[in-house]
Amino acid sequence: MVLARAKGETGPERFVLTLALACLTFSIVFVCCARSAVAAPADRSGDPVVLEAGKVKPMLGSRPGRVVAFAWNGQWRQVPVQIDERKVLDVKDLYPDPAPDYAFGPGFPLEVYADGKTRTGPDTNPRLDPNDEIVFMARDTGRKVTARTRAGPSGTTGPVAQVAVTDPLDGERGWLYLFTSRGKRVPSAGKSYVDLDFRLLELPAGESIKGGYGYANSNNPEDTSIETKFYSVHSTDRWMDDEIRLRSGGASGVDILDREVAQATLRSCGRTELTFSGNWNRGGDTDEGTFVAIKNGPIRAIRDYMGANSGPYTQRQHVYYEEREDNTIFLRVHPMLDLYTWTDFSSDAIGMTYRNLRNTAGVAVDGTPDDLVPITTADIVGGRYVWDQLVGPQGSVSTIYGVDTDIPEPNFGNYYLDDDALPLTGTRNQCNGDGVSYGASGFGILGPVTPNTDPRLGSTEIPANLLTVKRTRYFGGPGADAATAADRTERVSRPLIASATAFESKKPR
Ligand SMILES: [Ca+2]
Ligand SMILES: [Ca+2]
Ligand SMILES: [Ca+2]
Ligand SMILES: [Ca+2]
Repeated sequence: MVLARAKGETGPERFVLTLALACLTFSIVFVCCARSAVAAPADRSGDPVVLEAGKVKPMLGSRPGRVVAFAWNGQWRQVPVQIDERKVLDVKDLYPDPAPDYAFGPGFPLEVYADGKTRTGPDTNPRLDPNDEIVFMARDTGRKVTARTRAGPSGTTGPVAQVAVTDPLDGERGWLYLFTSRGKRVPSAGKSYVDLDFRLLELPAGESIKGGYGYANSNNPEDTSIETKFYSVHSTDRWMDDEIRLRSGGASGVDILDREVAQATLRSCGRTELTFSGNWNRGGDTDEGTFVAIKNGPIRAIRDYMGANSGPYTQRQHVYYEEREDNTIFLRVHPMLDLYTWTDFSSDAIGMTYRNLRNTAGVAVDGTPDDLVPITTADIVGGRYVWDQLVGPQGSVSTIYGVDTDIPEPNFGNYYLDDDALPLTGTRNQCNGDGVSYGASGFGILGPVTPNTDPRLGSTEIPANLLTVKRTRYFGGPGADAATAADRTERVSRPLIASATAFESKKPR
């Protein structure tokens, strides 16, 4: 509803004219629509707004390091914003040349987060271009600016964009204003909502990730931590996590995680998070892995990698926000049997309650097996999401699962096992970790056969299938219940919507 600055209208006379017209228009808008300038979508404070730069036309061509964000609440308040550049590459470039064994043949194009520290490299366009992402938190939005108060913040200049954020669940709106820093103001606004400390323990001194990562037939021990006010997690290799601590609402803060599990078929321990990460006796076989991107705040941290034995382009992307982690597995592998991703909790999770959308009353996490109504394909196909939750004095983890797939008649379900009597070698459910299961819960592709998802192995007649497993987990306090999980499921199903328009401000104060 505000006047866009026409291309080339940068002279002072044009600016004044445009400004006068804009003021007039804006006054009218303000008078007629003042009541629409309600508060920010505060009830979604833990949710991010991810905006493709292509939808923020005024800012295209800006230097990412100069994009700054402000909320208006009677005065300007700088709030953190993050620019994550994206690029399209040939996946073969993610491995050294000549390619290791399983990364054979031609590659395929893929859009990924750019990272100059990895083989991905920096964006081909160092300015803000359409596939780059502008990210901020819903709770940092403010009110809509009125005509009287449109002088821009000090230390900024144009171009300027007004971003309207709408919560589709209740219609609440908030506004955020993007300016261009004159140099001193930085995108983070001096804030950090998430802190990632990425360390490769066996990286030779002075070596970069790009030059020193063990891409083939190697593990890559990590000591990586992610910390926010709400939780901390710890990773020890690509597919391997060993710590979750909950920090908010009076949570005890104990480490409730034994391990994150990724497992191909329950009938064997041949392919698990250990082998995916190169931690195995490979004999005559080989394994490959690579890091796509590692990014650290202020709004989110990204830990994005590829490589799971004969699926060298199978990708797992962790995006950590202050209150939640968005985790996506992009399956790209030849036909498989059944496949699982679950969280195997530790004995420090004893005393928590496990529940899910088919078992809302919940069962005790105590190492004694429980009878549960299973979650089935019908619960999760067609864009639906399912949830599960562990809650206790330790805090809460409410996890929402969704799938993008074009597999006809897929067979999905949940995984759950609470059993402390299982010997390590007695069942294929207990491949690694402490040998027993406490509240072990997650998602299963139940097979019996999972069709080919590796684009390299597809043909015009039989293209590779798409199978992307999405998991969003909210880390909360001991007070969470089934309603909390249902609410978070609604949030994930209907993310915040943002749209941007050009915005003319007066000269900065
Ligand atoms: Ca880009
Ligand atoms: Ca760019
Ligand atoms: Ca139990
Ligand atoms: Ca275990």
